[in-house]
Amino acid sequence: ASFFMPISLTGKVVLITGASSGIGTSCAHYFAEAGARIILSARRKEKLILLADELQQKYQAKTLLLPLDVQKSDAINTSIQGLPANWQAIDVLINNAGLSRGLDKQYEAPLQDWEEMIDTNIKGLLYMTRAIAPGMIARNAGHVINIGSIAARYTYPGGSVYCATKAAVKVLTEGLKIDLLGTPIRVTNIEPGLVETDFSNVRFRGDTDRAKNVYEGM
Ligand code: NDP
Ligand code: 8X3
Repeated sequence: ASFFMPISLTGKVVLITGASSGIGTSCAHYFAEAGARIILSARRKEKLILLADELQQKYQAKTLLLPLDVQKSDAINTSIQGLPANWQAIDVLINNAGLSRGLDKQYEAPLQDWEEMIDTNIKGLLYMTRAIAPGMIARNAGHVINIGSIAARYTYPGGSVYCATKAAVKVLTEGLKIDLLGTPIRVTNIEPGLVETDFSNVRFRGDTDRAKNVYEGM
């Protein structure tokens, strides 16, 4: 894909969480095409290895694999501190890792689904930002891009906790922006609408027919 790129991303370091699938994988392609160096992060290392190969072949992109679970703050801190010296100066953080679980009513949903969505979409995003933003401030450069959702604005049946996590992403983005006023660090909330990815497969735990149905007629 070709696209308008007003600033040069050549050699910039971009860290993408949830790079192993969907929107994160697409972001990796765009940034690779633009000449950025990309830190590919997610839990499934085997997917990251395949993506790194593809980006190398298509765009001669330089990538670094950072397998991690964003729910684990200690592992995040160790991983970020342990980055090789020439990968430490992260210019762009894309907080994309996220998921939904189920479409149950608030008074019926399994608690575990809530824990997973809140721990990933809210706490995971916070942990990543907390680990990486201080370096941006010290270097006087950087951009944090959060992947929120239209679900932050429109609550749908059975979606209340997922929607609440994305409403939290909106508020956390605004809060970070306020906290960074006076610095050159930029903060952005992207709010996509329906995108056909693995999202609904994950939500319905592999019920592919039900997942496919979500995008029927779109
Ligand atoms: P996918 O299921 O295709 O991708 C989700 C990604 O998140 C995977 O790479 C997964 O990697 C990663 N991820 C999930 N949990 C964790 C974790 N604990 N630690 C690290 N990585 C994790 O879905 P999408 O691409 O659609 O979703 C990406 C983002 O976009 C999410 O935040 C989602 O809420 C948001 N969004 C999606 C929309 C849609 O319609 N699809 C619309 C609006 C927003 P792995 O399993 O390997 O860890
Ligand atoms: C994902 C979009 O509407 O399926 O955030 O929740 S939706």
